[in-house]
Amino acid sequence: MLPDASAASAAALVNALLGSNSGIAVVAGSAQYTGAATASGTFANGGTGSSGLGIDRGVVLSSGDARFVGSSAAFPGDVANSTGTFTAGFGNSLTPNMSPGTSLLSSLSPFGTQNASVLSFNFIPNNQRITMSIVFGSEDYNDALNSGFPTDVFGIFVNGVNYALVPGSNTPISASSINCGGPTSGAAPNIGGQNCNLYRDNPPFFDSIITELDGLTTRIDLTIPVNFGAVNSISFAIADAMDSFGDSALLISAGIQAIPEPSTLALGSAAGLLLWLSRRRQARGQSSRGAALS
Ligand SMILES: [Ca+2]
Ligand SMILES: [Ca+2]
Ligand SMILES: [Ca+2]
Repeated sequence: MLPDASAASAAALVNALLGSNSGIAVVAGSAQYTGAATASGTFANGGTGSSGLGIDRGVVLSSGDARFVGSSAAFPGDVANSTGTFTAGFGNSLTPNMSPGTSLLSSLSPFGTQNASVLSFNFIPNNQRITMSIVFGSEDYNDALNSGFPTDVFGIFVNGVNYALVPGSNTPISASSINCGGPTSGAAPNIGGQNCNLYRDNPPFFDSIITELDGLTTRIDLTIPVNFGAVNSISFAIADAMDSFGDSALLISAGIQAIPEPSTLALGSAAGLLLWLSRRRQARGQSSRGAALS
C-alpha cells in the first residue's frame, strides 16, 4: 500500500494526469516543473478506503520530499510518521529541500513562501470545463492550527485564477480552512474546527492513514471553467509558508477530463428529445401512409 512517489519529468507528470480520452490536448513543449526533483512524482496504490490517501493514482507535489508521503520508511534513516513536525524540510539531513518559494503563491502567503513545487502546462480543451479530484495533506495538522503561525499554501491556477477553494466558498484550501480544531500535538479535538466534514485526522503514531502527513482533506472534486477550443494555462503550485518546515503535499488524481457545461448538456438532451420525437412522428406518419397504400 505504499504510494510509490518517484521523481519524473514535467511531461511525464502531465501525462500521468491526463487519460487517453481526456479531451485535453497539451500544447507541445509547454510542460514545466520548477522545484526540487524529489518534491514531486507519480504515485499508485494510494488507496481510497479508510486507511488510504483518498486518491489511488496520480501526481504528488510537495514542499518537502514526495517520497515521505508514503506510509513506510522511504529509505534507511526515515521513520514513517514518527513526528508531527516535519517530513523532509525541517532540518532533515536525509533529503533537504533547498528550493526557493514562488511568487505565484504570494497572494496566499503574506510572509512569503519556501520550497515551492510548481507544475504548469498549456492545453486546448474540447469542452467548456475541466474536472479533477485532489487531496491536500500537511504536517501543519494539528499543531500549527489557530496558533498564529501561518499554514502552508497551494493553488490550482487556471488562466491565472485559483480554483483550489473549499467547496461552495471563495476560501483557499489549507490546513487553516479545513480542520477539526487545534492546536494540539495529538488527535483533533473536534471543537472549533473549520469544514471538519472535509478533514481526515492522522496524528503521529496513530497510523490510521498510510502516510507521513498528520492530516488530509477528503477527496475534493473541482470543476473549473476553461476556454473551449483555445489555449488555456494551468499551474499547480504548493509551498511552505514563511519557513521551510512542516511540509505539505498536494495529490492530484489521474484522469483530469474536459466536460461540457451543464446548460449545454440540458439543452443538448432537450434538443435531442425534440429531434427524436419529430423523427418518431415522421416514422409513424410514413408507416401509416405505407399501411394505407398497401
Ligand atoms: Ca508526520
Ligand atoms: Ca519544506
Ligand atoms: Ca510548512
